[in-house]
Amino acid sequence: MALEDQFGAHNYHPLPVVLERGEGVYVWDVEGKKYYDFLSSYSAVNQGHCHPKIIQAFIQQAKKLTLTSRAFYNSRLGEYEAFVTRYFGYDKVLPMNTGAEAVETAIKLCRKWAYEKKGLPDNTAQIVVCENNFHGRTTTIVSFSIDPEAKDHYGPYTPGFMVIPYNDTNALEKVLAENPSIAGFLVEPIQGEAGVYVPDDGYLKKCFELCRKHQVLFIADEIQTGIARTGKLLACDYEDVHPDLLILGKALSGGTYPVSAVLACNEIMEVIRPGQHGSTFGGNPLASAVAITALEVIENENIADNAFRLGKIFREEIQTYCQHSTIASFVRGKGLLNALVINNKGHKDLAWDICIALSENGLLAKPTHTNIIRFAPPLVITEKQLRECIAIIQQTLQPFET
Ligand code: IF1
Repeated sequence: MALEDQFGAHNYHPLPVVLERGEGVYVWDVEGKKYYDFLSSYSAVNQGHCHPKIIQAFIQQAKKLTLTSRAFYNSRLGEYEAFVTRYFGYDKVLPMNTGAEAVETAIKLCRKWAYEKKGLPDNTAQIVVCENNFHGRTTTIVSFSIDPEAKDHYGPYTPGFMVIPYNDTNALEKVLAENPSIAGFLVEPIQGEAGVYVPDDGYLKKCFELCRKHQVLFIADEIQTGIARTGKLLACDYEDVHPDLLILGKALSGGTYPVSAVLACNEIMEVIRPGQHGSTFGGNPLASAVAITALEVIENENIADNAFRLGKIFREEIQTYCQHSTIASFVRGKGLLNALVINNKGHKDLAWDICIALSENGLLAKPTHTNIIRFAPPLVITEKQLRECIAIIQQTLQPFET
């Protein structure tokens, strides 16, 4: 901790635990203390820490070939592309590394499609985004953030984005009706950073239909919600919405390696031609091998069903606790992406203090926005383990009650 403090940029404020080992739902600190991980590296380790099958695929491929660049073909990329497109039901995939890069890729695809297919005049395309969005940290992405922490003093900002309220189909209808230059609508099916904000049933479906009507691409950022986290393979699956552009990252590698992707139909993907976009590492053989296995694990171990079932139990039990609590207001979420909203009662560090107490009691979670605690365990958690965690949470909250 002292070394990070002295030699690392101070762009994070971590909980004071130093982790050195992980297995499934557990992590251990350097002193050997064991914890339940209820952050899952921001939903990147849905398959559990160091999943043996994913690690095996990783090691096998790492010993053979890791990186070729896209100047040459590699023996794993084609196989991965065939696999991932079939898995999610798209014609084509564009492989990248981090989530932010995949969002940037989707923005580029959307704009180029708008000029070359929809016929908008060059440099006029607008992309509609939502208030309280979180899509990453690049200069273009923070340009359409409304969080001063993420955005301030990083200007001049990239133009071409219009911000509307989240969970408001009337606002989308209005902006689409008034602006013929809109190319796309970029949305998180559940807003993660905003505090696991779940929109009303039917919101995504209605937005998708409005986009269709106005020939606007529906772009889903499922980097955090995707790959079984919310109890279905994709959060959009709850409303049978098939996004025009699907953005994935995080758990696409099971947390072993940065792997992200944008999926689309041929009509859209063909606007990017050789030399017009790329990445040194995107689509490398190691990433390809790892991603195939990470997705196989999701399917073979029925991970989405587990998240769906256990998420219900979690919310029911925590909500019951909230009913007679003075500090725990309510729980919201879908599948195993949940948040507990705390009643701060003027104590601005309460959520942080609760997280410190949780860690002492063997459960790691991170507060967001001073009054929200995110609960997102690896999706391989069993019902017995989950019930043990619910007990830890209830016992930890008890002494904070007044
Ligand atoms: C940080 C939050 C989670 C994302 C969505 C794109 C990205 C993310 C919906 C970018 C990344 C992260 C990154 C991490 C904190 C974190 C986060 F608290 F900010 F909101 F997960 F809850 N779209 N989310 O959630 O992906 O480039 O990082 O691979 O930036 O501190 P990335």
